[in-house]
Amino acid sequence: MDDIDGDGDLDVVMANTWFENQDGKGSKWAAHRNIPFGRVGPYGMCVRTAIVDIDGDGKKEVVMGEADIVGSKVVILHNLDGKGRAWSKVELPQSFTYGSLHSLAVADFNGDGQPDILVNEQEELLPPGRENPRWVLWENRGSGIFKERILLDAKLGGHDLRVGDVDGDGDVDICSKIWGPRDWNAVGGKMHVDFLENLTGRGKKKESKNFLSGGARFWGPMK
Ligand SMILES: [Ca+2]
Ligand SMILES: [Ca+2]
Ligand SMILES: [Ca+2]
Ligand SMILES: [Ca+2]
Repeated sequence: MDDIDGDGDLDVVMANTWFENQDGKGSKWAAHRNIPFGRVGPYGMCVRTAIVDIDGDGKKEVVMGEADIVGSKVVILHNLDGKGRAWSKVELPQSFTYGSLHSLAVADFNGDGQPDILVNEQEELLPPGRENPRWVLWENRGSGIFKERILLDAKLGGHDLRVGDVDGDGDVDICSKIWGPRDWNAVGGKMHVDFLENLTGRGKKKESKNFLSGGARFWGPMK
């Protein structure tokens, strides 16, 4: 939800469509099916969305990741005229075929002032032959450059994640939970909730160099 057409009221974005709050009171809506993203998967058209100024130009972009579909992509959608009438789409780089992402967070994970983009793959809906759901962060290098980094590759999938400074040391940590466990996962097929502590804030790691590696701590399996 954000002001997509710049008229001062909140509008709603849903995958390939945004809804214009016509009277500013939420009682009259116009659907604009002009967002160039969103595929129909086994559970319908499902995306995760964050609306944020990702490139620091003072205008907000829509960051959108596919969910509930094999081969999920993540894109940055630029609201070209600031009124939601025209959009351009930039796909974030992927070095392998992703499963279903189903989670998305935008925050400055390495403390350089630029917002980064985080997702993780589900244990379900991985491409055939893969049993290694990964957590991926795109580090924002500025000028529209995003560097794909595998944060966690430990047979632990996710279905929803939240980020925040859990341990109060000034950097952004990650909490994630799964949907359904697979018997091959790292906790013997059990449910799990995972916490990744960001080590950036403690100066143990230099920023942007595997800054979360070694910081993984797991709670689980849950009873
Ligand atoms: Ca509006
Ligand atoms: Ca922007
Ligand atoms: Ca950053
Ligand atoms: Ca922290």
